[in-house]
Amino acid sequence: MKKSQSKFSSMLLGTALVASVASGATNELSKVMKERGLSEIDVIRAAKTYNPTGVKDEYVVFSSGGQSGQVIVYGVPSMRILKYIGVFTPEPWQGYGFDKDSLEVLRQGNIRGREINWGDTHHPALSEIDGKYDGKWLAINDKANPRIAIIDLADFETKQIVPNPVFKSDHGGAFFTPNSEYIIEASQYAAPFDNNYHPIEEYKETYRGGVTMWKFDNKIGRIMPDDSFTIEFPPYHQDLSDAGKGISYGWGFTNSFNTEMYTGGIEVGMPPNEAGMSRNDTDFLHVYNWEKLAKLAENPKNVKIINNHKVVPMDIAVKNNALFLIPEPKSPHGVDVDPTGQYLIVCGKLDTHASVYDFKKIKKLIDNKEYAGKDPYGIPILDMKKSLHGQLELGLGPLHNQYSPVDGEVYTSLYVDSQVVKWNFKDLKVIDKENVHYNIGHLAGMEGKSADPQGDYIIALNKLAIDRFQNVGPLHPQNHQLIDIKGKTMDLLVDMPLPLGEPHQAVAIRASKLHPHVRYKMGTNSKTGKIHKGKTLAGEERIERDGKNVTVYATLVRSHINPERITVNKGDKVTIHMTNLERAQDETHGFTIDNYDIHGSLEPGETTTLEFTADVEGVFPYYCTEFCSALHLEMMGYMMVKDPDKKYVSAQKLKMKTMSPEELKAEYDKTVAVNNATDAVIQSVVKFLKDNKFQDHKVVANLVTDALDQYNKIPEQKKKADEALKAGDTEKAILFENMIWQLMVKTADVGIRAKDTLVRKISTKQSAAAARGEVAFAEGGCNGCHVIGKVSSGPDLTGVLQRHENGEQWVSNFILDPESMYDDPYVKGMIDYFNLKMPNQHMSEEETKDIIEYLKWIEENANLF
Ligand code: K7E
Ligand code: CUA
Repeated sequence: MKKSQSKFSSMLLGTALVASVASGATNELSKVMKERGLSEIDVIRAAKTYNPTGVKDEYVVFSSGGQSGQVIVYGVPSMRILKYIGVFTPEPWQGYGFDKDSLEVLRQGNIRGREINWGDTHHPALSEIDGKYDGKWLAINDKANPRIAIIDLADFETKQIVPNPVFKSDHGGAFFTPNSEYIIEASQYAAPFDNNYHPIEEYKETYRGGVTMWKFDNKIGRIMPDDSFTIEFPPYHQDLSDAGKGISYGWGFTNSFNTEMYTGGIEVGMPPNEAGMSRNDTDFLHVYNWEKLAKLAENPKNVKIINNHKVVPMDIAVKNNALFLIPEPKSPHGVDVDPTGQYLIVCGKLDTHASVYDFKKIKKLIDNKEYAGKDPYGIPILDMKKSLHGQLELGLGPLHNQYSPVDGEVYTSLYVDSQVVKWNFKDLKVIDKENVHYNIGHLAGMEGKSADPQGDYIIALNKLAIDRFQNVGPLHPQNHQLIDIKGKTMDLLVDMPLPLGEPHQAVAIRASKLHPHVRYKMGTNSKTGKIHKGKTLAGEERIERDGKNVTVYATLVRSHINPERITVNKGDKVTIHMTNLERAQDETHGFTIDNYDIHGSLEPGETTTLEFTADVEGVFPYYCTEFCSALHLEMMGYMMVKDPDKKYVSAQKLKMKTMSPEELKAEYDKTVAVNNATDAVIQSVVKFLKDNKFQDHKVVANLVTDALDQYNKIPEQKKKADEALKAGDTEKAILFENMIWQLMVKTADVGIRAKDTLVRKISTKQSAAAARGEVAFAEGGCNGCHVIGKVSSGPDLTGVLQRHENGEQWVSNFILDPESMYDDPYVKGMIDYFNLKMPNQHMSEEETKDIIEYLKWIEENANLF
């Protein structure tokens, strides 16, 4: 009832909104709505998620990429994908796993010597200060091959992968503690901590679960394995975890299933795991004091070393009052600490209830040593009822929780019911339910699990999409649905198909908290953040040979790779260090060589290394893989691999026709003349920029820096051209002069962009009508003949309104009906001069009025054109 009321009232609102739009727009809008079969509520939902070009999102979401082993980055509310970050899996575009430096990161993830090239990512986590996101680091776990990876949010690249030395799978990680002191990683399927064989009959004695507390250095963004430790748990299957905050600071919480310690055996006639593992009514929530355990772990007496890693045994934890169990409804999934740290909500996926535990009550039981019993491993059990604030029936299959900024409000996913439920965990009341499609797993609020939840939206991460999208075969995309939670009731806005893997969990952060850079300091190894040993500046390019080792120091800059020829012997070990000399934003160059399965992506200022053995004879083109400029295709070279044991017969020299010295001289003169003319244009732009104080506008100043970057390379080329000419090599001189022209074109390209930007900055503000007029002027094709500030195939329109008596009327008559004025003596003169007649472009009265306003704006700013 409530739901339908709300839908009805937003529909009324929609009608009002549409009615208030100018009448012309309404007609267009109704036409589109009719054609596409959209209701008014659809249009409102679309408007809530639509970003016009250039408009950016309010939130950035980091979603696990599931079986892709990657992280997916997208914006909210637009749900536009921004990036896939290679983490546990090679990612060719970014060169991740295809250049030596990133391969070193990927190979940190080797387990027991084996190279692993995939991952099953589940839970991304953002680093925190005081329980709030600081926007610096992202951690994510791999469930299949228990590992944690660290991604730097300064460049969205993976910097570290740390395999777990004792677990054989993990699930309850990654979770940061409130000041990013540690990252929590809980095991999933109990297994022996050592790497030996242990018969399943000895499960209870030799198999173990646990939680690894990875020490994290938030300044440098790295896990410190030597300062980390694992807390041994019984062989229950530990599931999700969370870190306490506020009054529960220093504590960790991990739930579990299969406290039955059932080990299956269908093949020998036993009931399957799914029956045996869910037999009991309750499982155990593990409550542990990581702060105390971290201190204990510093003393070698308190730890066992397994696989070179510190493990705190259960009995040490128990003896020091640092480990407890509390019964929780069977086979739970999420355990989520509220923003204050006082309440933890546990969802039992096989139970219809959510259980709200009160940490104050838990702490009291612990302090009073009031135990309800002990588990088979001697861990004290706290009474469930006495720990609970209360329970509430939510629906079928509750899984995960996200908090809202409103005190007591929480959103919970219902897997079986395919719903999100909004409820109050303090009053224990359901507020609203929203259907999602289908079988929701996690849900992501905006900073919804931090100490500072923002509300605004919930994203439903659905396991099944079924009928939501175009059929693309039996493997369907995943479905992320954006839900507006700004109102009293939830409103599902839009679906986003994700075709990369099952994205278990996502975390969202305000975009304003992220400050990634746009270029690297020249010569940076992005994987270490330090200056790369292969850093090469312009002029330092070289090929060094040392026996069978060939080292190339190369540079890439629009639009050439230096060197352009690399000749090696078959069997040589080739190392190519490459530096992208660009400083301009978004000027990435890529590099690959035919046949060698290598690829580097070099962002401005980055240095990276490709390494391979030249084991195949032949000629192999290499080239830049990013379309980086108009001369991108020319950005190439050849690697030639010779067999040193083979005799090569030289091919017949072809007689090539060559130019006469006179012809060459003429071409040289022509090239120089073109360069001089181009330089004059550049100088006029430079004068304009200086006269109008471009330094006062940062955007313009940046563009000028980019332009000068190119321009400053000219003297060096000029010197080479002149030297060649002096030495009598006119051919070479022409080529260098050509190079100068290329640099001038690049300078002019950016310079003119700087000028246009500056004009916008210093000109008077355009009225709405003038802005519309500018659009009409462009779309009406007027600029095909009229260039403002210049005579081109039609007259310059600067000052046109002053040229005639009653100028505005005159010009507007001429636009609306040019034919009627062809006999006007002035118009006649123009027609003769330009040999063109002003055509009727069928502008409306409205557009013509706007164009007049635009022309007035031009007149006000005539000095700028
Ligand atoms: Cu899919 Cu967090 Cu691994 Cu729940 S998990 S759904
Ligand atoms: Cu550099 Cu294409």
